Amino acid sequence: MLWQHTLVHLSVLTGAAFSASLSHVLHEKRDVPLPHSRQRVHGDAIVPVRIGLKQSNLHTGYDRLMDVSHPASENYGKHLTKEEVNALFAPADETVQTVKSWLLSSGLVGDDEVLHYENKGWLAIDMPAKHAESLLGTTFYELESPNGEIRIGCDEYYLPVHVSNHVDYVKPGVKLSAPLKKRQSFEKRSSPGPAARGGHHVPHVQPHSPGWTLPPAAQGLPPDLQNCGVNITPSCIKALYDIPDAIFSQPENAMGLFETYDTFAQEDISLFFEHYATNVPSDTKPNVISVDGGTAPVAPSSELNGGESDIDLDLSISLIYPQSVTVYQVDDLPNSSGETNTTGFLNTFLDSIDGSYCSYSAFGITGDSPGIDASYPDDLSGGYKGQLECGTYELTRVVSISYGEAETYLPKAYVERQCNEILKLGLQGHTILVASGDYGVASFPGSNGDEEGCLSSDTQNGTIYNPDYPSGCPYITAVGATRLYPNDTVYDAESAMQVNLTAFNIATGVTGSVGTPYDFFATGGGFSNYFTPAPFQAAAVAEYLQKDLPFQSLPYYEINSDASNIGENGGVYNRIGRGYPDVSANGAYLLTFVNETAGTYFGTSLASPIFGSVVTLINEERTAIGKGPIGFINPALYENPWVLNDITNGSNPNCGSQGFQASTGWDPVTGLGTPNYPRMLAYFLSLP
Ligand SMILES: *C1O[C@H](CO)[C@@H](O)[C@H](O)[C@H]1NC(C)=O
Ligand SMILES: *[C@@H]1O[C@H](CO)[C@@H](O)[C@H](O)[C@H]1NC(C)=O
Ligand SMILES: *[C@@H]1O[C@H](CO)[C@@H](O)[C@H](O)[C@H]1NC(C)=O
Ligand SMILES: *[C@@H]1O[C@H](CO)[C@@H](O)[C@H](O)[C@H]1NC(C)=O
Ligand SMILES: *[C@@H]1O[C@H](CO)[C@@H](O)[C@H](O)[C@H]1NC(C)=O
Ligand SMILES: *[C@@H]1O[C@H](CO)[C@@H](O)[C@H](O)[C@H]1NC(C)=O
Ligand SMILES: CC(=O)N[C@H]1CO[C@H](CO)[C@@H](O)[C@@H]1O
Repeated sequence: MLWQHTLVHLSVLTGAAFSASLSHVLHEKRDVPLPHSRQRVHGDAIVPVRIGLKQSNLHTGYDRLMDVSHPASENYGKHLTKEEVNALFAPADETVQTVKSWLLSSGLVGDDEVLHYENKGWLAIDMPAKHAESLLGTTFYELESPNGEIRIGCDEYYLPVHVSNHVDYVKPGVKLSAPLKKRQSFEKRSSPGPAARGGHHVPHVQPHSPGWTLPPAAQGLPPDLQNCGVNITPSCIKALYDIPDAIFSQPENAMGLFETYDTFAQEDISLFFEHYATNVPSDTKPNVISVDGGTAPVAPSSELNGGESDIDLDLSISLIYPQSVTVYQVDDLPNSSGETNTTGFLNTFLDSIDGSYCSYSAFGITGDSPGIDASYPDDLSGGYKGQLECGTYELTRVVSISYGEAETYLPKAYVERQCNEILKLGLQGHTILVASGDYGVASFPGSNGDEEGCLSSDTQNGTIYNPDYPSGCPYITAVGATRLYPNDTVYDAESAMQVNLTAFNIATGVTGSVGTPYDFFATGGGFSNYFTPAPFQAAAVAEYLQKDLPFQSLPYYEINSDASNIGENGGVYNRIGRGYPDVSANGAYLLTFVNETAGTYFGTSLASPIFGSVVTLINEERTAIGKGPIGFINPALYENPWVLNDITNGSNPNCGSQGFQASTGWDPVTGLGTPNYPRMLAYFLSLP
């Protein structure tokens, strides 16, 4: 499509003037138009435009990642420095010049307003929406979904032909300016707090279902392991996975937690340590790194204390203490600048660690806090000889992320680029883990305009599975959740996590129902619509798809290159997609304190920090014998699934059908399984 077609249309809308002397091409179009009511962004609102420049050598990224992460590679563990990674993939000078010239020649942007990120991958301009619309031949809308999430975006945009070749995509505003403040719209992975909401009624008691009796097999167990089927504690988790008491405190192995909006309260985590992790001094604190103005902790009664951060800290600190934990608290608090009314939760974080936020003090948008920028030795070997990285934070070796959203909310090009950033972190030896979601094969209730969070097509209403992002990125380790049933002990096999929260509340005498569809919690899993299985996963996925299991009766589709045929032929899942999760860990019956009130929590939010703690403990043991971190673990795990406990029972239904079934080997419910710590340790210690 040519620019001129749109020009007429846009002139009417914006009254802006274009230079139409060059023909423009459609650069990107949203695959699935967002169906919600939309509202035009105010012309004077500042839209942060981020232009992702085409990088060099990206086609070599996968092989390079395997070179340092595949156990059969002779370069296993020889990770690259950040400088080497930046130099390797930096866009060509011609790319930078072409795009910059186009911006300046528009007359809408001054030279000093174009920021070039330190990693060379981005140009950034914060400009009024009307100017951005004029430049890109588009219209920006705010989109509000039924559950109140606000998105800003456009359906399509245009670039001049000669510029288009140099641009991956343009990020048209993941932040809203002050006049456009709306309620925060990220989605978090904690239980919506069924028992927490009604938790005032169960203070400080061990919850158990009425009629729950000590399972016969639990009678000979130590008291702290007797009721793990109804109350998971750090002792239970250590027993389940054979995790020893932690002993190391090595600065290079501090474990990272990504948090946004939700903020921990020291009083809550102290209560947890006092009750369930007495080896941890109750005043133990995480390090807090403020990214774009995020601050922590908050008072227990703050509305920001929704439980997510508390839980992440409870689990990681109690499993790895005396090792320290670092919280990356991303984005401003609600009333400080308006920046929390955003989406694109992972971007600000990735930007902050990959060197993007250079000179980010212009345009009234918050810059990086002085004093916490990473400083680097200047004697590093490798290609990049640029100035000190500015506006970047040192990233911990392991990062656990308990947040996510529907993959289809984000355009394919955007997601691919972000996934490549995650690949680059793997090249540097980081392990990035993400909770795989809590609504089975659906996304969050309300996502994509569907009550259950499922997808629709012309012929199907809310029955198509809705895969999660960033779990769909093949370079991340997606962690599903498992559970014990009340009569189980820690020596029984776990099942996929599935729970009816309303039924649980009724059974435990907690008042207040968790309305449908929020009452149904099941570990998230399925197949991405944007990514195919990486070679190291392909055999595992192919084997699952051959199994004689109930899911075989589900109709499916095979996604096309622009992901525009979701639901084709009545299919409900993409049979040629990347399968997730990769692994799993317990995510049920955690009794903890939020707002100083006892409540029971469920979800993959619990599983990701547990798995991250295991990786941290393994890195520590390797550090102690002079070896480096294990980095991107998926290739090694798919090659050696025996280091995990295979979970074979349970499923992840939703969207009106049965979902997928767990089975022997990898499955899109519990992945390869839960940690078998002694086996994982022995195996990873044996690698170079
Ligand atoms: C919000 O603003 C109020 C008053 O300006 C201030 O007292 C409060 O600390 C702020 N809250 C946050 C979370 O920044
Ligand atoms: C925290 O608990 C106090 C006391 O019960 C209550 O007044 C307050 O509303 C609670 N805060 C939140 C955010 O629920
Ligand atoms: C889809 O199903 C929902 C819930 O049952 C209903 O409210 C809606 O009207 C249906 N939409 C269409 C297009 O049939
Ligand atoms: C647990 O086992 C006992 C017998 O050992 C049985 O009576 C009870 O129904 C079981 N409970 C559940 C929830 O399965
Ligand atoms: C959960 O349990 C409640 C109470 O028993 C029931 O009304 C509701 O239908 C159940 N929800 C699901 C999704 O099964
Ligand atoms: C297997 O999972 C189902 C729920 O899908 C559960 O009812 C059953 O108790 C589990 N069986 C075992 C042996 O854990
Ligand atoms: C979390 C947050 O920032 N919420 C604000 C978003 O903007 C609306 C409208 O200005 C405010 O009312 C919210 O408090």
